[in-house]
Amino acid sequence: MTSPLRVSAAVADALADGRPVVALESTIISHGLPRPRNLEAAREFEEILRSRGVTAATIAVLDGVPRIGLDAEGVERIASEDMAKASVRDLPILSAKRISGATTVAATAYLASKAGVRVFATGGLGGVHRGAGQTFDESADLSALAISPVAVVSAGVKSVLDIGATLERLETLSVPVIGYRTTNFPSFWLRDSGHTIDWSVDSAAEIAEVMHSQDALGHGQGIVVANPIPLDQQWDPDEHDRVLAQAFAAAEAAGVHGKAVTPFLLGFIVDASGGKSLEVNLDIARNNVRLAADIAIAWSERASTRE
Ligand code: PSU
Ligand code: MN
Repeated sequence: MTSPLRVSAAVADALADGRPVVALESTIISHGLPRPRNLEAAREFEEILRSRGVTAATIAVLDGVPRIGLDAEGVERIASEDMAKASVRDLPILSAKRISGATTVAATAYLASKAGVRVFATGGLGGVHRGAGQTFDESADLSALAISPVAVVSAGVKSVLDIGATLERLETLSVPVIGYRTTNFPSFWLRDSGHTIDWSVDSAAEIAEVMHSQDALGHGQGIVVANPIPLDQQWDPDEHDRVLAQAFAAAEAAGVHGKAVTPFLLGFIVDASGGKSLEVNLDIARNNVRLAADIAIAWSERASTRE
């Protein structure tokens, strides 16, 4: 059987040569950022990688085919078409129906690992929703990381989620959580969620070392690399708290539930903050793409010097 994935020539060549590659998700572009800033952002994230000599592997399902690495037209499609939000469980359905979908962290991590891409940059991870004790609403991002050996760089999870419960689930799923130069787990727009984590590293090379040890131990999980936004770029904490309270009230009033909750809250927060949260969001993503580039470079250098 031929592979159902289509890996772009640029990504395939880089992987074959042992050059650095970073995966990027498409749900953040299709559903997480407003148009037309989303297209600029998608191009900019790829450009940050390219300027560092790292190959971008933006991942999406186009007409049923999971793509690892998009051309310029593919990037335009994820930014402008109304696509399904695709998690891992949606992949076989999109394939059979030959329809397109923007991949979540879960689906992106899963597809990246299948293609041999080991480093992935995103903004924030999905996690356990508030009230999950009743609704059971927990993002498949967590369970996908339990089966996808990819280091995912994020600024933690948004404070719209239950951060403590999210960290507990990652522990249960045996997914390592490592702070980049911190043991405070970030809450996306803010540097510190109030939750601490056990481990931190000081360099990208150290993360590559953990990835190597993980492989040597036969541990097939992903790694959550928590990369807090620099203090001078974080959102004003008072404004953050005020806007979040409004967003929860609005979601409740609108009766939003299931996988529509995250996009609803994120859209509301962008509007209610007058665009401020969006600027912080973009700074976070850029920052994560840069660290992911450094990790991918360290990973490829490590492989070339030790093999
Ligand atoms: N968190 C963000 N921005 C995002 C998302 C999460 O700060 O755009 C997106 C990611 O694609 C993530 C998905 O994988 O939402 C999680 O959605 P759900 O909770 O429905 O699994
Ligand atoms: Mn959900």
